Amino acid sequence: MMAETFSHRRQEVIQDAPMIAIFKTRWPALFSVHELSAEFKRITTVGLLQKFFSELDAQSSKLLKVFSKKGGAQGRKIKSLLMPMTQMFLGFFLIPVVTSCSDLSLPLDCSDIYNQDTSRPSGVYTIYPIGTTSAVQVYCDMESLEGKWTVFQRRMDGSVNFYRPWNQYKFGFGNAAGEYWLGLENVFYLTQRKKSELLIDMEDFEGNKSYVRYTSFCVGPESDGYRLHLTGITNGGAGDSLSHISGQKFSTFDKDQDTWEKNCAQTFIAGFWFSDCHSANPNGVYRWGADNSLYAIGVEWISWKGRGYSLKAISMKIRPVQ
Ligand SMILES: [Ca+2]
Repeated sequence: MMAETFSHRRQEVIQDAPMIAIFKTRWPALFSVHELSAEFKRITTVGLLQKFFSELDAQSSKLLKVFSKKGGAQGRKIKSLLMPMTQMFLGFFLIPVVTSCSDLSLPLDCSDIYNQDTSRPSGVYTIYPIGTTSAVQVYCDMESLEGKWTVFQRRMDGSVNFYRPWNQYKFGFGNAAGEYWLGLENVFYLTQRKKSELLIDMEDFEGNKSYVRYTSFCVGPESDGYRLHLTGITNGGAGDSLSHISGQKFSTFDKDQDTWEKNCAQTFIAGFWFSDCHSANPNGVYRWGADNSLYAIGVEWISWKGRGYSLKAISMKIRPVQ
């Protein structure tokens, strides 16, 4: 059978000369970079790619055997055709496969970025919390308490409006170089994949700074309201204004999941984990310091500055437990 196949193929090539026409008929996409790219997009699974490659390889080997015996100009022509084809495969098929493998080392968070190069300074980096297609910019704090912190919430100058609906808190908003919210979906994935601790640091308008640190922090799935789980505390001067809302779901003005009869997010103009309602309101209205004219709507952390003081800066950040 095999001999018949060789014979048939040789007959086919000889009868249908020029041989280039045979190759164009059998593998037309190989003769145009544009068509080849299109063909590669069409072949979306490694299984199909391997099958396609094996088929071409098998056919090429057979033809090479037939024509290498034949020698002469015809044989050299076939060889000169097959070599570029092999190179094209390396360029357009194998390299994308190799690249997709190297994607596995994309940084999940700022601790991965730090581990790739421990000399990297604090700043904006791209991380991939949910996989290769989830690139998102984030501010990495490489200094506080030995660094590696992935910042998921940051207030610093009042430039971004934090009174936003559920979907904005789910997917994130703002600017990683300034004020932003990374998004509950990202925080959920980050804290599910790595056991995490939480650091919250803050600053008032007089230049005083403080922080509080929680040894365990995680956020549940959206199906459970992005419920907060928080334990353990190290007081860096700010005091604990957050532990009492551990176990609560996240709330926005358009998705009230608090335990109050009214709507905490709407009343205190923020999106956050509320019970009935808060001792800390990091996503509240940026009010530039002390202001008692409206109750509890500012960027407050009452165990440090009391009610009616809206902080200059506050940021919430996580890193894997070391
Ligand atoms: Ca309510």
